[in-house]
Amino acid sequence: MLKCSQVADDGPHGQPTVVRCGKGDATARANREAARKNPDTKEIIMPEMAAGKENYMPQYAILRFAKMKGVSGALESHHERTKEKYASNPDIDTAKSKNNFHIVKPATSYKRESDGRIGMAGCKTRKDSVRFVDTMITASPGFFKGKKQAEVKAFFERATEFMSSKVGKDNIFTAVVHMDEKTPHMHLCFTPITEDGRLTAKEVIGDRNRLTQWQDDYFAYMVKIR
Ligand SMILES: [Mn+2]
Repeated sequence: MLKCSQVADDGPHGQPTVVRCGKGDATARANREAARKNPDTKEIIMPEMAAGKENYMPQYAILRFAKMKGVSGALESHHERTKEKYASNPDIDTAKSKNNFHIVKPATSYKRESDGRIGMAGCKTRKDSVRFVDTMITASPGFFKGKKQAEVKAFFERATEFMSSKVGKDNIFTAVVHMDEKTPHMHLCFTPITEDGRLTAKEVIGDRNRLTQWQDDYFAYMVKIR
């Protein structure tokens, strides 16, 4: 059924590689072990696996954060596809860009979106404050194989719900799903403002240990829609 391969799919933006293979194979076991140790990945238990089938396809839910101290034009231009051509990124198939969609559409520029929220909340800021967090959400390529657009949408809507529950719905100013790169993925940006109006990515995202907790919570939330 599934062939084991050491050649892994490179996901969007250098996400950890995920290898699809049969269950009993040594390489498969080694790869799954490596994936388990990588805090950026979690396995999604699929019905095939639960049924004890030999050659199930391991799947991973992937969530990554990048703390941003200012708005980069390149980041916004990538996320929102504001350029006509993306010569620097050969992974973008512009013929498919029409399939990209927003779950949260920014009303204005990222800078205005984040500055506006920080100003409204009356947050104290420093020169080196993290002003927004860029989140990349996806799953291993196999997870999306054969899924209809509506199912892909449901997956990312649920991921957005998860992020809302963790960081506050009003802090999220964009959530855009890219269907024109190798694997469907979502870029979601939010201001790390606490309920009592403090701008602190350190508290909202936390340290390395908290990242593991984030992964566990995300996995637990997402697995319910399988
Ligand atoms: Mn992208």
